[in-house]
Amino acid sequence: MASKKSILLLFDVDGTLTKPRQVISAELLNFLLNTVKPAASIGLVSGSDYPKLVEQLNGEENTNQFDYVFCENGVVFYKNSELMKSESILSFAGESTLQSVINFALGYMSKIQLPAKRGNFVEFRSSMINICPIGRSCCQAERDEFVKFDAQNGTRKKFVEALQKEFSDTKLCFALGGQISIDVYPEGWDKTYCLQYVDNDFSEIHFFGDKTMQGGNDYEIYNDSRTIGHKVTSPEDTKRQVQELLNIE
Ligand code: M1P
Repeated sequence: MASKKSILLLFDVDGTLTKPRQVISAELLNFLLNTVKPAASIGLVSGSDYPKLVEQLNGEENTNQFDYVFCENGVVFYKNSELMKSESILSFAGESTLQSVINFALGYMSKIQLPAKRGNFVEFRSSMINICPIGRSCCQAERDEFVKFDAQNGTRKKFVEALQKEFSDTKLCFALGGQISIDVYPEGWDKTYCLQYVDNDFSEIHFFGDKTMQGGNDYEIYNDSRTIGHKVTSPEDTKRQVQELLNIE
């Protein structure tokens, strides 16, 4: 194995460092910052935007301690707490295409019956649009109920297929976000996007993520030749796998 500081560990957030959309435990945060960081560089790669990531890391003072913070799949990139780069889906795709996507999505969502519908169905971020059939303002119990419903009915899978069919002539990707949403972003703006910033600086780049199956938002980076992929099942499993990899307690 390479010398410890030439190793970079990149972590997905939801399902890998935290329960979906929840805050990281003090124990895991302490492990990452005080036990892992002296042994390897550490970075976050999330599909979420910066405000959500900060919330899940329990504040900016914690987030800033990671060597790299890649939001929105790395298309929005922070290093040592400084914003280095941010791309825009609007410049990439143009108003007309994005409006067509939003109009189609709102039309599609208006025709489906779910256990609950709340607010904030379309969230426009710098580099992606997040579409959420139940609405992002749902509470935790409603989220949990949707997760079960979606697993039984394939609601998001069918929605992704409809979007892919309708917009097959664009260079946009439609992928399952976390548990309740669909991420829309330009081709190539998946999590592998962040690797261009770290590729030449490390002899080993390890990626830890839970959504590594095809269609999941960790699939591309997990399978990329520049990373060593680790599939995890929970934050506890992530800790165990890191301990084993670095031979630390
Ligand atoms: O895990 C990353 C995803 O987190 C959220 O997903 P959801 O609310 O569906 O669980 C979203 O921010 C999504 O964009 C992101 O990919």
